[in-house]
This record gives sequence, structure tokens and C-alpha cells, in this order.
Amino acid sequence: MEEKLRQLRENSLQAIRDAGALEALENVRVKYLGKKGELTAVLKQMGGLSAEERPRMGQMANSIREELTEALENARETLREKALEARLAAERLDVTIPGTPVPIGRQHPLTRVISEFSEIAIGMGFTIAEGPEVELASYNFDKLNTAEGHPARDRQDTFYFDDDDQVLLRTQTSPIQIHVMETQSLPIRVIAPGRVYRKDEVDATHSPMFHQIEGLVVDEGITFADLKGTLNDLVHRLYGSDLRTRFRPHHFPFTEPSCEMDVECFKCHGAGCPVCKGEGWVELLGGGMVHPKVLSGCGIDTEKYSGFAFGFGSDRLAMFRFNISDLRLLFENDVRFLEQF
Ligand code: 2NM
Repeated sequence: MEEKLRQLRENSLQAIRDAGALEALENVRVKYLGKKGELTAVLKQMGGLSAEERPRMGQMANSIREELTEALENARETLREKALEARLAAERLDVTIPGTPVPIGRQHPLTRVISEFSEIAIGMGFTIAEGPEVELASYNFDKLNTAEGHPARDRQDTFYFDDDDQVLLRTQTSPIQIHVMETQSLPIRVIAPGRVYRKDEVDATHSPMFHQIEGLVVDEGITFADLKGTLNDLVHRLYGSDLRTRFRPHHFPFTEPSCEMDVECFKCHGAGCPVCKGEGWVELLGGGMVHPKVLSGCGIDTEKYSGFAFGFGSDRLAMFRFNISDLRLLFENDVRFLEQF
């Protein structure tokens, strides 16, 4: 029996050393230490031993069981470590390999101008308002004091959807301000950027779709001084505080009085150059005190409230800002052009 046990120990330790994987190791355990394993089989024969032999063999069998258990555990640990090492080696990333370059896009120059202006206006307490590009003639014209028969309503100039000229593509962003006055509570401080549409032939300065930003302030005691102060401040923040501005009288149906604002040419500072066509000044925007008819048409009490509004073409502003000579370049979306900004 002693010889059998010795053999069993030799064989099982060898089998443990030979096991190359965890499953093989488990098979070895079952074969030698399992309930129906070889060690149990040997122990079952203990009954036939003498009284002196039995405890000695019992002790030997127990120490072999302990030795095998420990050897199995060590082998398991070694195999687990090996498996982990193999996995880590297989999954290793070389973080020094240069990445695949991803082309990074950029904002369109027009988007840049619109967001720059919006940021400045937001800093001054304005909020951004939007509205539909398909409008009712009443919002695009009537409520803006532009009556039936006004030349601006001509079929030659406006994209109408119907035969009785009730639905159209907005020709200005002012209908946004009408919606704001009809729905928001006073005081109002909004800017309204967006696309507008006119039946213009395409050339270097005209396109049937272009962009406007308009602003509107309505509160108690608003005067022309607020208009001048706000617009001067806006222009100085946009172009630099050293530029002079000037206001000239003008006419719009929706404002009274109305004006246009010029800014000293940012290229030649008034000397005269191709940008300002020798004038020394560049026309920047139109504005005025909102006509009382427009205010009362939106249900605003003109005894208590007054307001100013202004508007400009953002495409024109982008062309000045980035020295772009042809409006069409802004809409062709040629990447070689857009990459420059
Ligand atoms: C301009 C010039 C002057 C204007 C007026 C209004 C409203 F809705 F309050 F009547 N919105 N925008 C306005 C006034 C727009 O653009 C050159």
C-alpha cells in the first residue's frame, strides 16, 4: 500500500506539472482527489491493513492529499497568471502609433459673423428670437405699416405662394419682431437673425436668398438717444472702439423717424479706398423709432411705451469682416474658399 501511495503521489504531481490549462488541471484533481478518484480507492483498501500499519498509511494518505491540494492550487494560480499575461500581450495597444488624422471643420464665415454679433447682443441683455421663413403677407407687410399697393409688395420682388398674395417667403426678418411684440410681455429686447428672400438677379452683391439680423427694443421712455447709444456700442464692440459713426436721415415704412448708420471705413479710416469706394464711410445698417402704428397694431400702448429697431444684412457684414469681394462665394460652399477663414 505504501508503494501504491508513493506511485499515486509521483503520478499525480507529474500530471499537475503536465497540465497546460485550467480544465486539464481540474481533470487531474477529479482523477486523483475526487470522490471516485484514485486516492479514495486506495483508502478504501485500508480495512485490510494491520492495526500498526493503518494509522501510518492514514497519515501518509492525508499528507499526500494536502500536498496535492496545495500543488493544484499553485498550478492553478500559475496558469491564471499565464492566461492573463497572454491576454495582456494579445490586447496591447501601441499608444505611440500616430493616429489617423480627422479633418476638422470650421464655422462658415457667415455663421461666425452671426454668432459674434449675437454674443455681443446677448451680453447687452438681448435675447435671440426666431420665426418662420414662410410668412403671411399681414406679418411681412401690413403689420409693418406697408400697405397694399406699396412697391415693396410687388410680385416682381416677392416670392408669393398663392394667387391672392397672402402667403410668401419673408422679405425681411421684421415679421419675427411682430410675433415677439404680439406674444411676449414688455419690456422687449430681442435680436432676430434669419434668412430672407427677394426676387433679385444673382450678381456679386445680390442673391435671391440672403441673411438679415434685426434688433428691437420696446420699453417705457425709449428715445432716439437709446438707439444711437446702443448702435454705437454694438458697432464699437464689433469693429473696435476707435471707429467713428454717423447717422443720416432715411425712410422706412415701419419706423419714424428713420435713419441709416455709417461707420468710418475700417480699411482706410476715412481717407477713401476701394472698400468704401472713396467715400471714407461704409453704410452699415438702417433703423429708427418703431412707428406708433406698428406698436399699436401689436396691442402696445403707445402713450406709455416707445421703441427702436434696426436691421442689417449679415452677408454684407461678413463680406466686410473677411474682405470677401463676391457674395456668391458665401453660398457656393467651395471648401477651398471656406478653408481660408
Ligand atoms: C430695418 C430698419 C429699420 C425694423 C422695424 C421692426 C419692427 F418690427 F419693430 F417694426 N423690425 N425691424 C427695422 C427698422 C428694420 O432694417 C433695415
